[in-house]
Amino acid sequence: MYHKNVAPNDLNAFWMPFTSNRQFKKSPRMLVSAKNMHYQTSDGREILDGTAGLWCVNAGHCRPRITQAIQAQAAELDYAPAFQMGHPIAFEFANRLIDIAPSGMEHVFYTNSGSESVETALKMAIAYHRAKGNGSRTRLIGRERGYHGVNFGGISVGGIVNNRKMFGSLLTGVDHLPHTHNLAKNAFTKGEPEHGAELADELERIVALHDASTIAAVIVEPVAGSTGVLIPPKGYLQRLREICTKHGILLIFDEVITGFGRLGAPFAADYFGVTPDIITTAKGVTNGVVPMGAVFVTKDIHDAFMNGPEHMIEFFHGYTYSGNPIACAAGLGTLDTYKEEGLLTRGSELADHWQETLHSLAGEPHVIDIRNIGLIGAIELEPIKGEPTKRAFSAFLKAYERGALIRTTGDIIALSPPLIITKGQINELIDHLREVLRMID
Ligand code: PXG
Ligand code: PLP
Repeated sequence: MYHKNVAPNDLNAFWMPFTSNRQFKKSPRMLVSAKNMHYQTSDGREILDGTAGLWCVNAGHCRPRITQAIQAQAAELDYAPAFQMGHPIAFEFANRLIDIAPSGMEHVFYTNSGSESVETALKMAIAYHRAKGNGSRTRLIGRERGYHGVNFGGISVGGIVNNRKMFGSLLTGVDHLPHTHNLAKNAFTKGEPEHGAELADELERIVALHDASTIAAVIVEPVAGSTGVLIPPKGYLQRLREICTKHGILLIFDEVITGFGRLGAPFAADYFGVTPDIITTAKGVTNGVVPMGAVFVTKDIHDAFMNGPEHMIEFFHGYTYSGNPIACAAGLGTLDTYKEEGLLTRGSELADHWQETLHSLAGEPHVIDIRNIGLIGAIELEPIKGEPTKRAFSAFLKAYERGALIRTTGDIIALSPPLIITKGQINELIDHLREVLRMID
């Protein structure tokens, strides 16, 4: 096997994504194998996975159904053209996805990542309005601190300054809602914060500025993940839905992180009881094992495209690998695993224990906020003066040395373990963090 060379002697060629390349290449952290809740490192240590890889390995690592499905599919039908040709497993998987998708979602468009799901959804929204005779509705509304992947549409509606500032003028015709983070009012809230639902009313201000007839869609993460876990204030998403409906604006939920059981319900739309018009997913759709994304849409959106001569392509969009057979096989193995083990709702059984254990870190050094929902947690640290991100990064390094994988963004530690985690492993993860917080400067 190619990966058996566990001590590569030249790390230079690979320009690593979202990585401090120079720091990493001086002291590499290599993961060489994985099983269930753990990684194994090249120096032979076990690492408890506190982040489900990058929020994607929801069923844990190297699960047999998924591995077997991929192996069998690779030997049966490796690739088939995705344009003007089909293969059965892509249709089977779409039906299985619609079975578990929030009610109202009736069609699936395949992509290869969250970033591509976002581009697809934004293009669908604009094209939908045009197909309905509302060609002036082209404007896209995102939110400050939002993360919607790294492609141009996604960083345009996104609201993370480092992901935007180097890349020129981005898409035009974009505006942003304010973010909902409010430490002064909501610090150390368990679950959904009390304060901030009225921030959704800012959409009315944006509508008043641009006029609803120019706005195609609002895109938000129901729970903002990448920016450091921002939980929506009580009633906020409901209000956003009402205002969108009132003005004929499509609501897109970016569920790349929240989809597939992360909140203890299959999707955030289920958890919050709010139905968007489009849902973007990726990550957990294949347990992270093969790159894939899926965009769910309502019948209304899909049907708006289904007109004109039948021999014509209805939507000029798609990827070489849309519905790739091996990705679909991985997806079916994933859905079987989720179903057999009840993983799409298992988070709800663990959420209380998770919440109480996580919040036991209140009062530890540097901690200025703790946030949680479902099986997501965040610990916000006071930044070192003049050296933002440094404190959290040393926590990350110390945790790795101790045997736990966590994720940091800015000075926030984010946690999102695989949904198979046990209560004992939750305790173990939080104990590691307690020790780490006591060790770092
Ligand atoms: N939308 C959302 C809401 C995401 O969280 C993407 C789109 C993009 O997905 P791809 O597959 O193109 O990366 C994401 C991805 C982190 C982290 O630790 C978060 C993501 C990816 C990598 C790391 O915060 N989110
Ligand atoms: N660039 C070139 C030159 C191509 O031919 C293609 C696809 O045919 C792409 C980019 C897009 O690749 P993908 O469909 O994998 O996104």
